[in-house]
Amino acid sequence: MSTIQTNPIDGQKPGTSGLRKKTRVFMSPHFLENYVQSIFDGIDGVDGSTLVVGGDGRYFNDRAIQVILRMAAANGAARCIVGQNGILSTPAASHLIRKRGTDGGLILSASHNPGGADEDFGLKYNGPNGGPASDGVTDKIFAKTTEITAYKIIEAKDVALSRLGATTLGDMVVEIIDPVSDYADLMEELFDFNAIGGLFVGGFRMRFDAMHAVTGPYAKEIFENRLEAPMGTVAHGVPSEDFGGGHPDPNPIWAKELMDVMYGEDAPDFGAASDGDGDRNMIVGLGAYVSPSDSLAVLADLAHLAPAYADGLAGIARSMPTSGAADRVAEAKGIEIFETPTGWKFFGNLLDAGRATICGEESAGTGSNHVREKDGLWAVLLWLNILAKTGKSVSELLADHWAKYGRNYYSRHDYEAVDSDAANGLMQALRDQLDDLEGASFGGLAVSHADEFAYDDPVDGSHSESQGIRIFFEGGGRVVFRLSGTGTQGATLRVYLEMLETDPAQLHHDPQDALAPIIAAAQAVAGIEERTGRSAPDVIT
Ligand code: G16
Repeated sequence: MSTIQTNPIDGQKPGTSGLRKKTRVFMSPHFLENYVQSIFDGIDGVDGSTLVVGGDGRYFNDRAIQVILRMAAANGAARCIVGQNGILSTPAASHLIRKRGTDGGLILSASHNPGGADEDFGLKYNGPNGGPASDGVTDKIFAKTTEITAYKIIEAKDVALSRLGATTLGDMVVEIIDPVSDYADLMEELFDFNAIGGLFVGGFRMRFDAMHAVTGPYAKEIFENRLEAPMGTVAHGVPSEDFGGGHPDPNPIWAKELMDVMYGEDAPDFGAASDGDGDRNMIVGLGAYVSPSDSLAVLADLAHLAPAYADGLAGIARSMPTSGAADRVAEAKGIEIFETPTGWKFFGNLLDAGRATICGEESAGTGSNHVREKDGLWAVLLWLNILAKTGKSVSELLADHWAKYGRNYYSRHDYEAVDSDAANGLMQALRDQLDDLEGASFGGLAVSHADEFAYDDPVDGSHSESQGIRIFFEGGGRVVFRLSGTGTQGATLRVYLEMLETDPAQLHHDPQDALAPIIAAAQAVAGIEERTGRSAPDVIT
C-alpha cells in the first residue's frame, strides 16, 4: 500500500448531487484520489465496510472505478460490489445498497450532463439507506477536501470488470454482479406486469429512448424480455461513453427526436425517455407531453392502481420549485404534502420515516419509497400500469386530472453558463428587495408575498437556508429564481414559472402563452437582460 502526499483541493464543494466537474479536472493528477479519500475520511473511514460501486458508463467511468477499488482496498474496505463493466444506474445502485445492507456506495455519474473527455464527470456518495448523502455528511466531506494531506492506494493490476463473480484485490473482495437482474426483479414486484404485458399483446405501441445512456440494458430486459414488447421498442439502447455525442437529458429539447416521433405521423401510443444515469424520466403521450410536475400529480393520484401502492400513500413530497399540482391531490386524499428544497437528498428522511410514499421534482424526477433515489424506469412503469388499468390514453388522463383539480401551467426557463458574478448579483438584488415587493405590481400582476425559501426538516430538525427566491402573485401565479447546483460552467440561472388555472374553458393553452404575464413580470422584477446580457433563455422546458 502507498500513502501518497498530496495537497488540499480548494473550492470543490459538492453540489445538489455530489461533485460534478469537467472530466479533465477529475483526470488531473491526484484530483479523483483526493476526492475519494475525502469521501472515505468524511464518512469516518471505510475499514471493514462493504460498498457498492458503479456508474453510468460515461468516459472515464472504468478508469475511475479501478482507482476507487484500489483506494477502498488500501483504506481497509472488506468488500466492493461492482456492476459488470462498471455499470449501475443510480436507482439500481440505491436498490443494491439497501438490498445487500451495505455501508453505502459510490456512484459515478454527471447525470444528464454530456459525457466525454471534454464534457462532464461526477462522483457521489450514497449512504446506507441508499440515498444521496445528507447536507451534514456532504459538509464533512467538503471539509476533508480542504485539509487533505495524503491518500492511500494499493498497487495492483486492474480488476476484470467484465467477469462476473468474486475476486480479491489486496485483502478486499471485489464482487462483480449483473447490474440489471435485481432491479428488474424489484420492478416486477411493484407493478402488475400481467396487466402491462396485456397492453403490448393488444397492440399498444411504445418507444422508450434510452438516449445511449445507462438505462438501455435495463429497459431491454424489462420491456422487451419480461413484458414482451416488440423488439425495437427500446431506442438508442446501447450505452456509449459519450452518449452518442448527445445530451442525455430527457426533456423536449434534448429528447427532440422522441418528441418528433410522438408528434409525427404514425406515432406510437406512448413515449418515454430517461437520462445519463437513469434517475430522470420524460413521459409523452400521443401528441401530449406531460410536464414533470403534472406527472407527479397524476401518478400520486392514481398510484393505488399498482400493487405496491394499493393501500394508498402515506404522503407526497415535492421540491419547492415543483408546481403545486400535487398539493391538491394530497389535499383531496387527506394525506400530508411536504415542500422540500431542491435535491433528492431532502426526501430521504421523509421516506425513511414513512411520512412520504411518492416524491417528485420539476427536474424530471419521480420516485417512491422503493429506493432512495428518483427512478426513471419506475415512473415509466407506473404510467404503463395506470394506462393498463384505466384503459385511457395519456391525454385523456391529463384532461381528466385538470378537469378535477385545475391545471398548474408550468415552465422553466434556463440561462446557462452565465457569468457567476452576474448571476450572484441578480440573486442578491432580489434578496435585497424582498421586503419592498409585497404589493408591488408588474404589468398588472400584484405581488402577494415574496420570500427566500428555507426548510426545517420535520424528521431531524435540520435547517437549510437560501433555497430559492419565491414571488407569489395575486390569483395563483408564482415565479421562483434559483441557481443550479449541478452545472459545471459558470452559473445556470433557473426561472420557474407557474400559474394555477381552474376555469374549465382555459385548460388547454400552450403553457408559454398562458404564462406570458408571469414571464414578463419575472423579467421585470429580476432585470435578467440587464444583469446577464441575455435576452432569451437558452433552454425552455
Ligand atoms: C440533481 C438532484 C435532483 C435535483 C437536481 C437539481 O439531479 O438529484 O434531486 O432536482 O439535481 O438540479 P439543479 O440544481 O441543476 O437545478 P440529477 O438528475 O442531476 O442527479
